[in-house]
Amino acid sequence: MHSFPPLQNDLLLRAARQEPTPRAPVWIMRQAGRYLPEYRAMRSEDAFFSLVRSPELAAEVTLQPLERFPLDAAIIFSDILVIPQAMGMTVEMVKGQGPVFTQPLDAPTDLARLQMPALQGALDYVFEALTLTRRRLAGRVPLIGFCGAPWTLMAYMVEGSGSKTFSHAKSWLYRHPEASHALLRDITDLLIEYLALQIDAGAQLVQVFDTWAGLLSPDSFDRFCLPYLVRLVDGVKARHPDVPVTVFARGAHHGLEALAESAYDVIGLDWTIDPREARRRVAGRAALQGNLDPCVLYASQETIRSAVRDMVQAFGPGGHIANLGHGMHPDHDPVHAGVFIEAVQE
Ligand code: 1CP
Repeated sequence: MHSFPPLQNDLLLRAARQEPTPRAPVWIMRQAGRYLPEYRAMRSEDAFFSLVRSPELAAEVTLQPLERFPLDAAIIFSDILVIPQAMGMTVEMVKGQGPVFTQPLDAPTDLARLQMPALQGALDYVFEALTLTRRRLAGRVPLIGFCGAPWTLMAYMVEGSGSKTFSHAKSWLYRHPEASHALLRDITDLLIEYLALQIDAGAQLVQVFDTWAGLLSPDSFDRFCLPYLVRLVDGVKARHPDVPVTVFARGAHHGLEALAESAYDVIGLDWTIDPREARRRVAGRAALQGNLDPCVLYASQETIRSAVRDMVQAFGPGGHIANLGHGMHPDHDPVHAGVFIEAVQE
């Protein structure tokens, strides 16, 4: 195992464990990305997945927002789609369109194309980026690792790209439930190993992004999402009981109680739920993360400050990690991200 310098700012980890903190820690989903001119400059030199596959460049991009802002955490620069890539699928980042799979899974017979690779080996570039970034952070703030949730990854693998409805992926759940479960099980097994190896490499908290959980009915969520989210966190906790794990199941409000019951330490909220209602329903069983509407960052600095005050008050003290309710948009003004961060810390 690696040895790293001690943490100087552990607000994130304390809030995740619901220990008292003098203020809420703050970081932003997609805090490294296209809204930063320094990121766009690097992107003009290299393709997206070349940045991701270079530990040196990935570490540099990870640290870019920390050079600008007094953030309380770093999140490793990578993508959820490295798992489908490791399973043998080809994904390209197409300008103006996002990720595109050259050969999505069309029918259950296509599952035979997938591999169950040894991730130590296949995704060494992620683990090396984590170790390098953790060294460079030198204990300044904790480093977050992440993965996509089983359902969200399946959604991309079947649909082949982003989509408003993911209707092809959802049709699998109704037409091919057995094959869907087989795929979700395999993805989950890989993700357990993936997050455990990220922690071995230096991640101090890990987050599971279930960006498309909200597309499912409560019944489909209970069958195809929740059991795999639970299996994932239980598998990670069996290897690393002391490392906090966050789940962000966007739009799946109906699942809040079930997620609170599970072993997740932190539940990420999107902006469509009132923090007071979430607190009531979670009832102290998990810390909460979120949840300012990212579009508030288009408003004046005054409006941002007042919205942040309202949000911090609505969550109340302790067990809150301030964040947006989803990621930064490419056309956001970095100055306004800074105002959001300062307003939380005031
Ligand atoms: O052109 C570019 O430079 C690509 C833009 C970009 C970036 C900066 C993509 C493509 N991915 C990323 C980085 C990324 N992706 C991070 C970095 C850490 C951070 O600063 O937060 C993370 C955590 C992700 C995770 C991710 N990728 C998610 C889950 C989180 C979310 O935002 O919902 C999803 C759904 C993806 C897929 C993906 N990768 C990239 C895009 C544009 C998308 C979404 C595609 C779609 O619209 O469906």
